[in-house]
Amino acid sequence: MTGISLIGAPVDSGQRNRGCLMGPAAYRVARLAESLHDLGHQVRDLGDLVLPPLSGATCTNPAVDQLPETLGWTQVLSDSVAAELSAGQLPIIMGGDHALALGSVSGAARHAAAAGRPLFLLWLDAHTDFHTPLSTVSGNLHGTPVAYIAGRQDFDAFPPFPAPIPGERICMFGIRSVDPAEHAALLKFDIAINDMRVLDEQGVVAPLRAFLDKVRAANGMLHVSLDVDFLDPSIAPAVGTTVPGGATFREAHLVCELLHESGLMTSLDLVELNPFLDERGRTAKLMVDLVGSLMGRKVFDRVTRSFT
Ligand code: Z70
Ligand code: MN
Ligand code: MN
Ligand code: MN
Repeated sequence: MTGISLIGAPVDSGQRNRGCLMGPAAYRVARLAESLHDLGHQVRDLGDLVLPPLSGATCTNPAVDQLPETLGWTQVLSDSVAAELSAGQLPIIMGGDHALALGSVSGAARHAAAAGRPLFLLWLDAHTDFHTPLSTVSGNLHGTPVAYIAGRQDFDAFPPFPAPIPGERICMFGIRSVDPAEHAALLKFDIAINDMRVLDEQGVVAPLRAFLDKVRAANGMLHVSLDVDFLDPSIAPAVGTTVPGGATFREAHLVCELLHESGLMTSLDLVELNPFLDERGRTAKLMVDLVGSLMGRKVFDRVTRSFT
């Protein structure tokens, strides 16, 4: 039994396709809390976070969109996630677009630093989200969180990231869209980038095991950030930026089951669900299904499978 805190984060400031703000409502309609309760967990739904009064922050890159809104969300998310972790809860952030990870991971990093444990990051996404506010071409800040988390410069309007995560503690899966400026910057970091080519050749098990072994050996905390576009758009259409060739239903469930068996995940983002683009709720339902696998649902419980 795990104490789970559901945090609604109707963040819609990280990109220009409106609709991610309906994500928390869709997760509630798809019965996320009830499904976790049925798995034996103690679930608290904290309701939706509220955007604080906006600053007048600006950026020298004129493309950057909705900076004050994203700064506000970063602050409230960081505080909320740090508070839940300190209370011994497993926070699940119901987004909201991926800009929310600027705050959620910052809260997890604050908590991990105070607890004297290293924080690791598993990024399940089609995109590397490694732009800075100065390098982004689209100006969509949902393309920036990993750069902030890894301690890249040029986040002048943002609070300094509490304890930047070294590249060796960051692992990405599902990558199949990288902009040139991200690519150039990533070459200077030792991040494990498991793109679709790696998954096709090796499957998910070996690369995931290699990463989880490092987390375990370091007694680390592990934040998992699950972007809907990690999944193939044929099974998860409710996302603004569809990229073909994503993770299958079976690959995604396997990742979630292995994560559960590891017992290492300490916080989780569910991001980029845009219910306005969904087909009869199928993407929201699939995400709830995946969280079930992450939190212990098994097809057949009598067989003991050992992952490590
Ligand atoms: C592109 C950009 C992105 C998510 C799209 C895309 C970024 N690299 N991230 N969807 N989750 O606009 O910077
Ligand atoms: Mn993303
Ligand atoms: Mn993405
Ligand atoms: Mn997107």
